[in-house]
Amino acid sequence: MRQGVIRRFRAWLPEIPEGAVTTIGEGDTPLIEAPTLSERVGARLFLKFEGMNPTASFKDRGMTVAVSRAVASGSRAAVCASTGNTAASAAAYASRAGMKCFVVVPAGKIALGKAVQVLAHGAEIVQIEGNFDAALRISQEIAGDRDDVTLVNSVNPDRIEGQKTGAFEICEVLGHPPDALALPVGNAGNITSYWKGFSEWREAGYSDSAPRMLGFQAEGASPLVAGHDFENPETVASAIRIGAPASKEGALAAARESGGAIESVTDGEILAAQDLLAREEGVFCEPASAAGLAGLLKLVEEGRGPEGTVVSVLTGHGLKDPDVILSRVELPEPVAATFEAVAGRMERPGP
Ligand code: AN7
Repeated sequence: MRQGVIRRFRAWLPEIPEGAVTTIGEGDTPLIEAPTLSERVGARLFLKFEGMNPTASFKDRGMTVAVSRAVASGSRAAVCASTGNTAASAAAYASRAGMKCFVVVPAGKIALGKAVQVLAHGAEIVQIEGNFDAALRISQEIAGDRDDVTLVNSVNPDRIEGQKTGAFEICEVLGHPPDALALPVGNAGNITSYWKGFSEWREAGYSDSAPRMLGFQAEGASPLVAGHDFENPETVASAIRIGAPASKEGALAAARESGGAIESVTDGEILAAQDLLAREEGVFCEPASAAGLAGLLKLVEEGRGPEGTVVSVLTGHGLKDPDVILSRVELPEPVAATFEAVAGRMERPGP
């Protein structure tokens, strides 16, 4: 049985009374070896497929802790800003806890699957005529204004605590920390969490090394690379369309202390990496999640690729964002229900 990250890693997490634990069996996601892409990257590459969490993204690791602690504190509602995945996760965990949930999102800018999840769980969705950064400001004000409403964005430290468990799982499965970890960076909570996890693992004496942290932003939303906030961030990877990352300091510290880096990749590189993962390894992730591999391939091309064991965190499932695939590949027209028609279609050269 999946016990969830709180029961599995309790000693590493803030105190949560047993009666408040709100879990849907998150964590324990597969670490998948990627032999074909390993050749391209020139290192032993593993994919940490966070799309296998209950709401199909890594957000569930932090949400179980944030919502459980909100329950313990007597909170009656959760609020969050979101590019989609935080909203889907908050909606699910709030439902589980019997709590109300409000999500504030940029109008028309969250992927279809994520919007559908929020609606399915019955959360209140407020679309604003503004971007994620505005939504986060407003959500923080609302939580500050109302005692019984908890903010469940990653500025809530409970989210960071829960998400660090991904690092523990990687160390346990490999038997040691990887040499490098590649992941997308949006609001910068996850890179902060992973670095906290690997650092605590080393401090506890389970290893004497920690991976280089390689974070990748989409070029049109790359404030940490440019050194200034982006007022109008733009990228096909809607999950990381963020211009003023809340955990900026944590991300920069992770890169600096680990000997890593935060760099950017283009939308074209992101979509190409998403295709490679799906077509060469059979792993379908959403565009933002492919930014890690896109970044690794870019480093390799420039002769700066990491060596040894490398883990790329695939933060969300590809089914979250069907439109991005349908805009590139169409379903073919139907043919007659005959052997000849079907065989004829199969003999055609591929695209
Ligand atoms: C698939 O849901 O910010 O750097 O509001 O959904 O920790 O922000 C999502 C972010 C990477 C970036 N991959 O992580 C939200 C939200 C996926 C994501 C990120 C997100 P952070």
